[in-house]
Formats: sequence, structure tokens, C-alpha cells
Amino acid sequence: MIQMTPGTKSLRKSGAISCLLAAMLVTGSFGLFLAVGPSEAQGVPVNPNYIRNAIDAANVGDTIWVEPGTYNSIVIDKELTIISNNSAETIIDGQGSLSVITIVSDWVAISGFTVTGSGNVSFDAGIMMAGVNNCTVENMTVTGNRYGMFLTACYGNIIHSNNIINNTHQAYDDGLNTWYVEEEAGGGNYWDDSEAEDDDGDGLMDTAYTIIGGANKDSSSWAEKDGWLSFEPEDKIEVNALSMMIIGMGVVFSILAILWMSTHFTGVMIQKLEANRKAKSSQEGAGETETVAAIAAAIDTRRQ
Ligand SMILES: [Ca+2]
Repeated sequence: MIQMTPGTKSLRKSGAISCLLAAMLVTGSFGLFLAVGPSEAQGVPVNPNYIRNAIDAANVGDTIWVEPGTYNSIVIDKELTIISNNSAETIIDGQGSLSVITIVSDWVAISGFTVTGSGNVSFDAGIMMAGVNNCTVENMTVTGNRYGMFLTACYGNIIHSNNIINNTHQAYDDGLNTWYVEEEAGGGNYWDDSEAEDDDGDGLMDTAYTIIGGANKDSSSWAEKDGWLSFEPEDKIEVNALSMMIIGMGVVFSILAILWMSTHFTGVMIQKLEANRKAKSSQEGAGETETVAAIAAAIDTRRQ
């Protein structure tokens, strides 16, 4: 069963796909939004072919939301976004045959799965990407495969925030792709066989991880599994603190300025009113004096 869903859950604290999702939800400019379910978490066994069926049913540009469960290997042959928000419990298992996820279309975005159980011959991989561009692979745990990631003739793809753990060969890439990002909680991937150190304690390894097959490196790999989930860059915190201080000072100065202006102008107005009152009163006084003088003169005239 494939259901329509509003799908308003947030994917994770950062990442291209969550931004993409938010943008799609705000603008409404996305295609069909498919959910695969119900989930094993709800006590209902999933059909292991749900994701395959959803890919077959989807149109280019669609998003497929996958509930927790264990699914069969998939081939993604059209531009799709495929998402789970629970990579630990949403598993794609190759059961020891071929590659687990094979991407043969450009502009595929996939996030939030455990990928395991590839075959054990030739190029069998957890994630096989062949001749594709502009795909994004993030927030995956790729473990227990012949090759964790195998990219051939691929250019301009982004692979970051993935745990790549205990594969016979962790990754191969004979093209040119980006294995780390720099924005927000930026970084690369976690490699459990990395021999690098994090001496400065910023959560990122101090030397690059080399990916076999070409010139690719993960220059910013994570020191801990899932490191990106709890990472708070120090410079970001400092910038935030500085911003808050500047905003706070701005507010205080604004209040002081308003108070000064109000008291100043009130004082000026009071002075003007007082001056008017005095002027009026002296005019009236003069008028009275003139009237009294006139009456006195009139009395004098009558007396004469
Ligand atoms: Ca470091």
C-alpha cells in the first residue's frame, strides 16, 4: 500500500535534504509525496519490496518517505528523493547478493538508512553509483559490505555525514566527487578504520582520509560515529553570542534614546507652554492695567 502523507516531520538538524524538504513544503513545489508503511515499529511486518514498488510507482522529482523496517536491495533509476528519519531501524539488506543500493540516475538524494549485506564478489557494494552526477548521499550507516561505497565515472556528487563502518573495502571513487561539506555542522563522513587523530578536539580528524581509486579525499572526516548529530561549531557559538550581545546593546540604546527623546521633548513642550502662559498672562495683565487706567481717567473726567 502506498499512501499520500503530508510528511511534515523534520529530517534532522541540518543537511541539504532537510533544507530541500523544508523548501518543498513551504513552496508546495514538489511532486507526489509517498510514504511506505505501516512500519515494523507499529508491530506490522513491512513488505520488503515496498521501496522497490514505490520507486516504480513514483514520477521524476517525487519524494519517497520510508518508515522503519527491513527492505530488499533497490535500484534508483530516476530522479527521486528517498528519506527515512531513523537510520538505525530503517535497513536495506542485500542478503549477500549484488549491490544493496544502486544509483544510475542523476539528481538522486537519499538519506537515513542502514545499508548492509552486499554480495562479496567484484564490485558488489553497499552503495554503487555508476556514471551519475549531482546526487546526495547523507546520514547513512554503510556497514558489512564488500565495498561500502563504490563510485565509478561519477562527478559532482556529495557524500557526507555517513557512518562507513566495517566494510571489506570502505570506499572507491575513480571520478571527482565531494566527500565533505563546510556549511553549518559541516564535515565529511565517519570512517571506523581511520588512523587520523583529533588532537585539537574539534570533533573532526586533523588529517584527510584517502579514498582509493582516484584523487578523492575526505578532508574533514568525523572522529566519532554520528558526530554531526551533536556537533556545535565553536565559531558558530561565538558568532551567536556576539550577535546576541550586539542585539542586546542595540535594544538598550534604543530604549535609552526613546526615554531621552521623550523627556527632552516633554521638557521643551513644558517650557513652551509655560512661556505661552506667561506671555498670555502678561498681555492680560497689561490689558487689565490699561482698562483700570482708562476707568480711572473716565472717573477723573466726570469729577472735573
Ligand atoms: Ca580536529
